[in-house]
Amino acid sequence: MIPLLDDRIRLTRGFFAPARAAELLAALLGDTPWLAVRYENAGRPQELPRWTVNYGERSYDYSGLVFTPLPWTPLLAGLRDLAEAQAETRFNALIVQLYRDGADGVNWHSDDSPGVGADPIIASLSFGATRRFQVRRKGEREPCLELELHAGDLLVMRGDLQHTHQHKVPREPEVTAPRVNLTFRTLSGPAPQPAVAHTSRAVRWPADE
Ligand SMILES: O=C(O)CCC(=O)C(=O)O
Repeated sequence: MIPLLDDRIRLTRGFFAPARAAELLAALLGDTPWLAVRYENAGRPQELPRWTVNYGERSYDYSGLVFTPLPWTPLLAGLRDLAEAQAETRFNALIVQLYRDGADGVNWHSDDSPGVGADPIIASLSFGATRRFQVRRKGEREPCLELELHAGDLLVMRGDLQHTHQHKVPREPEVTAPRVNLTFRTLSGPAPQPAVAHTSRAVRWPADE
């Protein structure tokens, strides 16, 4: 395990061996009932630049978009148990995201919506294509940390990271293969109220459009 940013990030390379990581990628790609999320931003239709599905016991909200979770599958509950043992906490929510290729990404943000609590522990598992993961201090432009996340890696964000820093998976046009990321969280408090309406379209991988 590699501690980074004063132990606000703990990176475990090869948490899953390459063969197991490849099996998990195939299962997650094929078996996940993916959603392409459409919403309006300042009256203009937008689509999230990745596919996403929520699982677990709690609704999650992301920038005002509220997602209803599906029940744990045996595979995902097994991965949750492994992530819990490594992160030394219990998780009740999971976001599964598919970056179809390097045109997909997630912009600078902190995982600081009220439901995650004061100093959330978030465990992130990566499968498929290697992608860059950047971290910057809030209020600054440039990243203070840049990593490559490989298939099978486990990254745990902890402590006050979500208060002090933002993170991002930048677009990388040269990447042609898909990447699946799982983030396990512990949500509590009242159910979030949707602030942004969305229409989500059920989609299957491989995409046929
Ligand atoms: O895909 C990743 O590695 C990061 C996902 C992320 O930023 C998030 O779920 O908040």
